[in-house]
Amino acid sequence: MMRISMSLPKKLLADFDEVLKDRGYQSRSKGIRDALKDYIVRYQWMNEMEGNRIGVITVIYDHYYTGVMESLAEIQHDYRDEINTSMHIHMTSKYCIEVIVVNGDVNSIRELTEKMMRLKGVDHVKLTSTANGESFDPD
Ligand code: NI
Repeated sequence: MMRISMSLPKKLLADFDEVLKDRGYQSRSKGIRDALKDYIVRYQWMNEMEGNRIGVITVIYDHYYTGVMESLAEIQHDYRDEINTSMHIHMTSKYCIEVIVVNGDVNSIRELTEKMMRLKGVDHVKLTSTANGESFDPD
């Protein structure tokens, strides 16, 4: 561990402390460490998406839309090597959420995400991922 001191605008620190309180953090240092890691992961996500990634794709769709469930199933079968598991939640009488856990080459994962994104009847698709394998270092 290294010790650093830093200056922050009062409002920023107050807002940050509020978030930590809401999330039940006991320690501001832990909160700052987690925020920094999150910042780095986002940076890597934006700039270094290559190789093997592990992640989650969230899909929200209207299950009444003709053919959308079949198309989603067909696409996911095509990418079964990249899909570890999925979960279906009946969100409202109209909308479903599918949470798909993916692990594999980022180009395939991106393709899978974009194919589902393009479907009519699909309202929202979000991919979050992080490096897997040897480049993952939680400390
Ligand atoms: Ni459903």
